[in-house]
Amino acid sequence: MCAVCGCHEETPSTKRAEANDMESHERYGDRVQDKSDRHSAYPPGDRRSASSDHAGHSYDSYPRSANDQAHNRQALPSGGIGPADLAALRISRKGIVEIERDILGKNNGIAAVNRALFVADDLLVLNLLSSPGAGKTTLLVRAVSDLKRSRRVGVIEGDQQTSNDAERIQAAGVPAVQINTGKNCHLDAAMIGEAYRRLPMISGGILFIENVGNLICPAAFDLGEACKIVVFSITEGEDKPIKYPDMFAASSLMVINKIDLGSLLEFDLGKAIEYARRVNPKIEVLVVSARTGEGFGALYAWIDKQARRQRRALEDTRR
Ligand SMILES: Nc1nc2c(ncn2[C@@H]2O[C@H](COP(=O)(O)OP(=O)(O)O)[C@@H](O)[C@H]2O)c(=O)[nH]1
Ligand SMILES: [Mg+2]
Repeated sequence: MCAVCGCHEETPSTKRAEANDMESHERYGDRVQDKSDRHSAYPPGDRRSASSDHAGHSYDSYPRSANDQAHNRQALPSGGIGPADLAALRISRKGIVEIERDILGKNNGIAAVNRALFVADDLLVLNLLSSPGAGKTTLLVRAVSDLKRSRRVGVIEGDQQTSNDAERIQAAGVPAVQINTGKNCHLDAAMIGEAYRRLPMISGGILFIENVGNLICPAAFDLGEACKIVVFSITEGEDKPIKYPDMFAASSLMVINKIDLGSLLEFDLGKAIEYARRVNPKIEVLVVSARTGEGFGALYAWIDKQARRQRRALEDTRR
């Protein structure tokens, strides 16, 4: 994960698409409620902003391993790597593994707080993941345009740069908060906690999270969502589930998108599903076109099923 790929190098920023921000809240007539009181469950000392969390997720927090690695490189003898070098490298590797565990452990703690908050708000939270360009935003624009007729919906958008996607969602008449992650290649739980606080109240509804387009790192980060959904378009080739298994293993649903292009491409749908189920036998599969709307009825039925399941689980815990 990211201690290896280096995506934690720069502090991310959480910001709304400024242009439409106030306008979007006014349009909804929603009070921008400061939910900070409900975030008091965070451990003391944690400011719960994306940037503060990422103070612990930047290269500054890796001095030992980074220095060790630099030191090891300098210490390498010109004749090759000796046993002492290998021992030192093993220690560095162990340090990195511990740091990775620490980052994910910290993230998981915040994700648990987010999850409790979402359940208390009777909110179904769905985390959409894919490679860039698979069609997440196109799918969301269509879905929120339809779903907003019957329930409250909101979107948190994650991209390295720009507010383009949040603006596309807002243009559909739905509130959206944009997170720009800078050099980071994934969203984490602290960013979501902060962004959720900035959304108008959508309790009883659905919160969609569009993660940064990347089939690797976002799989490792629990955001407090009810489910991860991997959007996989047929232009990507059917072998992606076995090339990037973590993403498909972590997802409850695989949405195969761009099926309208089926006649133009040699895409083996059966093989793609077989590969995904090889990685995750329980993964559910839906085939859609975000362009034409094909398959969206089944997608909404799946979303309703998740909402009912979450509500039932909550009622069971209250009994
Ligand atoms: N033909 C076709 N194009 C699509 C479909 N969904 C998305 N696209 C196109 O794919 C490109 C990337 O879509 P976008 O939603 O921005 O992908 P994202 O990066 O995953 O959010 C855009 O040009 C979309 O118009 C689809 O179902 N069919
Ligand atoms: Mg997008």
